[in-house]
Amino acid sequence: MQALLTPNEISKLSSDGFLFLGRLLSTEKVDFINKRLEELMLSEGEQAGRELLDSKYIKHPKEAGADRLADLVNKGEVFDIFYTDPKVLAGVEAVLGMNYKLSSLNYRAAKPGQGNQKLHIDWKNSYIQGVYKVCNSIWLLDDFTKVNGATRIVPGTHRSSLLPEEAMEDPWASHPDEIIITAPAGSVFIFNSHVWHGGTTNQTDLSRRSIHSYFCSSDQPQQIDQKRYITQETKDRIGLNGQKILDVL
Ligand SMILES: O=C(O)CCC(=O)C(=O)O
Repeated sequence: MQALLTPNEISKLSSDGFLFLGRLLSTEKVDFINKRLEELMLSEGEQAGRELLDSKYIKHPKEAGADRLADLVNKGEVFDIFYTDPKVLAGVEAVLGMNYKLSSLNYRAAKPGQGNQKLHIDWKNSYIQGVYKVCNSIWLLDDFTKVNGATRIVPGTHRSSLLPEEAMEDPWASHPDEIIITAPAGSVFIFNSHVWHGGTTNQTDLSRRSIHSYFCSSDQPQQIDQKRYITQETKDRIGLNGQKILDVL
């Protein structure tokens, strides 16, 4: 699987903790996905993201500064690609090894004027030595720019033995070594979720949309219990390979 990434790309992912995978979605596809997400936001209303509220593994499922939708796995074929794309899976394998599964597939849109997050890691906010448990990919559904709430990452920090709050007076503040991910809509970047990262403030008057396709190693609980939510329709559609990635076989 890792042959889909060059040795140089794997080495970059390993040393920096993140990697651009390029533009994996066409403009037409991005438009189609955004329309479906809009429909879901309308139809779910106040209930949007409710599956996250049910999860005992998420401490703060509601984020005032962002719109969220959860369990996209069961909300249309259009979302299948987010957890089956071979390049993404090659990146996940490079971080987590062969034994991994999808943890959750969620939508996050930083609202105008909001969306800033403190620098954090995605694993119980505690440091582990070298054996990584979680890996995320962010699919850009709008161009990410320096001002519209794009993700920031502090390269290499997955290899440090410190958490952001141990090393910084204020993890909400910007870090001197942070980089802001800027790329066109349809692009994907993957990151070791033990690298320090977070959303930034969206200083525009339009939402900054993205989908997070988040993976964990097989020995970890999923953020969304996929067995609980999986529908027969999804199972039939995604076949055995998809079911294996979701761990619902
Ligand atoms: O959407 C982003 O830019 C990052 C989101 C993130 O890190 C999170 O929600 O934990």
